This record gives sequence, structure tokens and C-alpha cells, in this order.
Amino acid sequence: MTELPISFDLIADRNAAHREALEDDYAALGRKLARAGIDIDAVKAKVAGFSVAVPSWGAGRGGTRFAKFPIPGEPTNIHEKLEDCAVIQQLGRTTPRVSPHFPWDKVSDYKALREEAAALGLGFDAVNSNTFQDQPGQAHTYANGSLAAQDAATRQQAVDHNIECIEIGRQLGSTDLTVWVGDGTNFPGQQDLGRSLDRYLEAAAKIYAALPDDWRMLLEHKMFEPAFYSTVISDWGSSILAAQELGPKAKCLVDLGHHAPNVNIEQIVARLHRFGKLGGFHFNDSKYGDDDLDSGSINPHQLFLVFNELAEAELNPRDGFNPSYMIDQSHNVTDPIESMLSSAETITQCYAKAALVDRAALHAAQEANDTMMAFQALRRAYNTDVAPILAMARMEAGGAIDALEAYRLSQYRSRKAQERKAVGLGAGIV
Ligand code: AFD
Ligand code: MN
Ligand code: MN
Repeated sequence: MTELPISFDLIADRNAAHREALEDDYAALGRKLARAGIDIDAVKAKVAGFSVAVPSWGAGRGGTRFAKFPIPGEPTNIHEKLEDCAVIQQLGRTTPRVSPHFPWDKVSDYKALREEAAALGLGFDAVNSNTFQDQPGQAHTYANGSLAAQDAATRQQAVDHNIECIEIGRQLGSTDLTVWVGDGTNFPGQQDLGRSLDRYLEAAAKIYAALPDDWRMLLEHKMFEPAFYSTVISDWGSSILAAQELGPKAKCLVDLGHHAPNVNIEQIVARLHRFGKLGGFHFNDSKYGDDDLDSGSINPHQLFLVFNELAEAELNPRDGFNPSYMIDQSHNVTDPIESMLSSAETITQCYAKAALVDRAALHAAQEANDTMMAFQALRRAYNTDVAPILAMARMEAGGAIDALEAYRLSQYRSRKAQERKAVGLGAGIV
């Protein structure tokens, strides 16, 4: 393994300073959980086995439609992004995989890229295609859509790009292709709502046919943006219908920000699971739309309820239940490394809290129509501060008890500001 970006001595020094307090907190929580019949070490073992992938594009500062405000030391290519993702994994120990996006992360040698990542302690997660932007020299524009475009040559170009992503993913060790298209309309009448879905299904079937046996195609729905009147795969209904039509390797991916406000996302999760079509998640949070804010920063209770459904799903697995977990956020005003450290911790906390739910008590209360006790079964778990469990698991895996503190002390970003070329200004959601 090449040298990891953060000094082991720094992590060890800070952990030595925090260790006694952590052991104290862990023991106290262990006694509290033991009174409820829960073995804290068993929960810690589950937490240690949990992981969530980080998006390569999340390593750069995001922006809004209005502007992007880069920070010194921001990564500008996949190599620098991997290095930043290695920091997140080294300190936090829950993000061992990176999800790349093409053509943004294109290189000439993917075998070498895979080795480079492995040397940094990283692997690759789902590959993401991009048919929502035109690239320099591209033959056909996506201005009027990609997989659902009226123009057959444009559709074929989008299909070919997705197949190229599968080929790249094979070399990187991925087994999932995530497909999100921006296809849709801004005006009533602009496109036929039925025929555009037909075109999408026909093109998606060509991609599906190119999937290796052990691969999945994850369909990501989104209600609006960039299209503001209609979107082809707008909701979980369109997504599951498309996935059912395509075949068993097609599953649905739930991006938490891609729904109408106040939609019951945990119920969507339960529905998709019921029909064996829950493929994965893009975690983020939102207040108004697809805000791509940090996971759990606005509504951590919703995130807990999603994980509660996943814990129920684990007890009743259907069709090889194995959802992929990924962060998909736009870090507009924070250091992306800090946001992803903090978000991965929040996501893992929700996973741990869901593991604390007394399922027997919950199910008994549900059977007895005892609404208050059913609710309290969830509430007790949600109210438990699981931070010592995560910190202990992190320390035992070689990470930092206080990951943000270690990151700040390392001065990683200012060191990178000396080495890396500056990012240009401009707007853009990515
Ligand atoms: C989009 C979707 C999708 C896509 C990403 C690109 O969430 O995951 O790959 O943003 O930045 O809104
Ligand atoms: Mn997404
Ligand atoms: Mn999004």
C-alpha cells in the first residue's frame, strides 16, 4: 500500500487523548443497552460491517445554478478525487468505495486506476453514465433528450455511452450501472408523454442486454430538473414499471432528494422491497427540492425511518436483497471531505439506531393495534445516542475517534492548496 494521506501518528496521538472518555461513554451506553437486552458489542460488530460509497463528483465543491465558489486545494481530476476519498475512508472507516461518473472520470488506463485506488485503500462502486450534458466533439446533442430522444442516432449514442460505462466498470471491479437521465419536457405538448417512455424503454433494453450476468442496472428516478414540466422516469412508479419490463437485473435506485416534498420515502422503500426491486440509495437531504444537502442535516428522523424499513427488509429478504448505499450530495458551502465524513457518520448512526429497535416489541404492538407502544419502540431507538458505538468501531478499524478534529489538524486541504492547480469559476450543480 502506498502512503495514506493522513499521518498515522496524528491519528494515534489524538485517539490516545480521546480514548479514556470514549471507553467511559461506551461502557455507560453498554450498561443502558444491556438493561434492554441489547449486547452493545453485537451492535458495534454490525456497525463495523456497514459501509456507504462516496461519489467521485462529491469530492469537488458543488455549486448552484447561479455560481460555484471553489476552495483552494479542491481536486480537479479523478486521481486527486481518489486521494480525497482516501482521507474520508482513512479517518471515518465507513466509505471504502468510490462511485465514478463518466465521462468526467475518464482515464486511458483503468487497470492502473483500479490499482491506484487499491493502494489508497479504496475500491469502486456503481458506475454512473452521463447523458444529461453534451461533451466536446459529441456527434449528437442531448438537448432534446438521450435515451428517450426522438432522434434514433441520439438514442443509440446514449446507449453506446452506457455500454462503454459497463466496459469501464468491468475493469474497475464494479457490478452496478446507475442510469439517471435528464430527459423530459418544459412545455405541455412538447413531447408525447407515452411515446417518450416507449423510446426510453426500447433504448434501456439495449443497455440491459449488454449487462454481464452478475451486474445490475439501477434506474434512478427524479421528479423534475432539468426538465420542469415532465420527466420521463419521474417517480418510483415509472421506475418500478421500467425495471419490471427490463428484467430481474434492473432495480430501482432511490435518491432521497428526488421526490415531491413530504412524500413518505420510507413507504416507497417498503414498496420497492415488496416487489424485489429495491436496488440502492443516493443519500442526501433536502428542504425544498433536489437540494443535495448533507444527509440528515434537515430531516434525520426520515433517514432513520428509511433504515428502519431496511432492517425490516433484512428480516424478510426477497430476490437477493442487497441494496447499494451511496452518498450523492452537492457541497456548496463546506469542505467536501468534512461534509462526507459528517454525512457518512449520520448515515451510519441511522443504521445503528434502526438496529436497536426492539423488533419483537414493535411487531407485538402492531399485532395488538397498540399504536403508542409501536411508536415508542421506534422512538426509544431513535432517541439513543449511538455516537460511542460508531467512534469505538472507527477507532478499532484504525480511524479517528474525532474524525473532523484529526482532519483539521492534518492541514490536508492547505497542503493540497500548495500542490493542486486552482479550479475555475463558473456555475454547475456538480
Ligand atoms: C443528479 C442525480 C444523479 C446524477 C447526479 C449528477 O442525482 O445521481 O448522477 O445528479 O450530478 O441529480
Ligand atoms: Mn442521485
Ligand atoms: Mn439529484
